[in-house]
Amino acid sequence: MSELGKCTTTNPALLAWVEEMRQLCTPASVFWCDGSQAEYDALCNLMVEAGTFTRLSDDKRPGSFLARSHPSDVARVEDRTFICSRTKEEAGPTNNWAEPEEMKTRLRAMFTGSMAGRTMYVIPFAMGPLESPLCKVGIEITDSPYVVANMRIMTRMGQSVIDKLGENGTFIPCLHSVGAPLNDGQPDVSWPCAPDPANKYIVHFPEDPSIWSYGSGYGGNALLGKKCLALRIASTMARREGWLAEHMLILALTSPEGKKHYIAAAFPSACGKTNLAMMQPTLPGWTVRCLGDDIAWIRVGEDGRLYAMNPETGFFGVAPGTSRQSNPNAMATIESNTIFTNVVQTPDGDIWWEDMGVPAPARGIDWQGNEWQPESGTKGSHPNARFTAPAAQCPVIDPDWESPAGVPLSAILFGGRRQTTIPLVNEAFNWEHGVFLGSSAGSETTAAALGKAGVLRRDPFAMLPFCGYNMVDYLRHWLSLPGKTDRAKLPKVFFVNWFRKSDDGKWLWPGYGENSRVLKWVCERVEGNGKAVETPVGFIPSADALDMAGLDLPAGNLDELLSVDLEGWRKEVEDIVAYYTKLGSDLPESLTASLAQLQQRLASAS
Ligand code: SAT
Ligand code: MN
Repeated sequence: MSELGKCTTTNPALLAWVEEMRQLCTPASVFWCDGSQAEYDALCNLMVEAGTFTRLSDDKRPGSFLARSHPSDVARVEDRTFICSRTKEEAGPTNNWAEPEEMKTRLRAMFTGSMAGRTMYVIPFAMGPLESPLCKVGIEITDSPYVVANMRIMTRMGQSVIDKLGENGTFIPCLHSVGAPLNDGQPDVSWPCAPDPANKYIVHFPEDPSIWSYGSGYGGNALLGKKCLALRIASTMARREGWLAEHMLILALTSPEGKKHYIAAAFPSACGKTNLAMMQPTLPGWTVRCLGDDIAWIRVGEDGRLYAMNPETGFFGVAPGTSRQSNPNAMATIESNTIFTNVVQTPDGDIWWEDMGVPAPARGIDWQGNEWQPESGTKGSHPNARFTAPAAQCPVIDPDWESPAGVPLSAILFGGRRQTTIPLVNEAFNWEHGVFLGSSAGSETTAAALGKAGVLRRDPFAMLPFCGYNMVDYLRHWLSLPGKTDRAKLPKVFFVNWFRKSDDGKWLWPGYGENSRVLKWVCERVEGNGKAVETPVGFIPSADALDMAGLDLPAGNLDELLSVDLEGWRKEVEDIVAYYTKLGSDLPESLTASLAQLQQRLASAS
């Protein structure tokens, strides 16, 4: 790779920081990434030689690779994630906080010599189109070639970013090490990391701003442009500068008459954002186009509407459950040039996962590298196994997905996984009620973070793990929007739940492409003509409001999906009261008022 690694800068701040980190981490060499295809190919070859990557068959999955992580390093580590603002108060009641200087002292000790025997890669990257007013430049220093390859798919990376930075441009320093220095002659392993969870640190310093990540090579822990920069750090910048950094997909829905609406939707990790973002509508004549599946940066445009932009360039999607049935466009996106992590390797040089919609191979190699057969009784792929694929490969990518200005939003959806109580769709009475719905969102936990799955937790705006400052101030920031623009121009707010189950444990709603029926109603409401009934919890579609043509739902399901379960809602309110109490006494008056009004409406509905 001698002719590679020659990306050059004259930016003195960047040169000085890289030199300082080289002295701290003492790598064997330094490699400046230019983001080229040749560089990507060379790094992939290097990882194949090292055993980190398995090249998939050129007939089956051209340009694609499989990686298997260490079993301790399979998901985000929320209890090892810190927001080190000046005061604990600024980090708020929902974040882990540590005093910034103390944390830096601890981190400096950990990073000392941490890259010994490894190459230190310097990754210039941008979140957002380079010409966008919101574009942010980061420099990730990492000792993981896996991170470099993933960052090239997920961000705009390399020489173009160095050029944008120029002589005096500023950047967000993002330091990452897998935390596994190599002694002289010590052989490497295929997935180096710091296996003890107590040695993993995902740390944000919003005042710098800077990011330090140690000990993990997986997903949001290590691809620092994503959750760390584009959500936690960006949310603090957004608050200061008057915009929003959100855990939201962006899609465009076009009616048979050609009317196009852009919709953003916030659901927690592994709750179907990727599936909704590129959905194949079952309603004839309707089309969905995808602009992003995970993050939206939103600002007030010159015309007073909210404009959303996807700062990423790839999808880091959950593999298990992705199939031709659940998400045909994702299946097409990942046909080539994709990195798969923690899925089954098949004997014919391809990959497989649970609920892929095709028969399991008679035998294969599971995510832990062991011989595996469907009869083994264990899962072949990890529940948080992922694909990393270029957004440009999505067959339904929207032509405006890289528009520097973003796209104007007609509606915002919140949602989560809820087996009971929460109706299929519920429209907020107004903006403040919408913020209340977002603030009180609950969802059953998933494998996207280490910890027990299936436990109901409050996850305001699906931002609980991603808000870089005090959650109460975050909610206040959302409430400030009507003061920044004409209220009538704000998107309408809805709460959706595809995950309701009957008492005997069956799904009440088929989901996936059938969700187009709900999106159609959302557009009708935006245009002022969808039919709805006013209920204690919000506007719910009247019995005949959803277009059910061609869908044979078991009798009674729709009634249950669109009814208000008063008993369930009273319990829900109790839980929200308890959560609000945890958030503290400083909660905006508007939210406590919305909660009290909901209580009253439920009481008088009995
Ligand atoms: O944070 S990740 O990018 O690993 C995935 C997620 O939790 O959304
Ligand atoms: Mn996410």
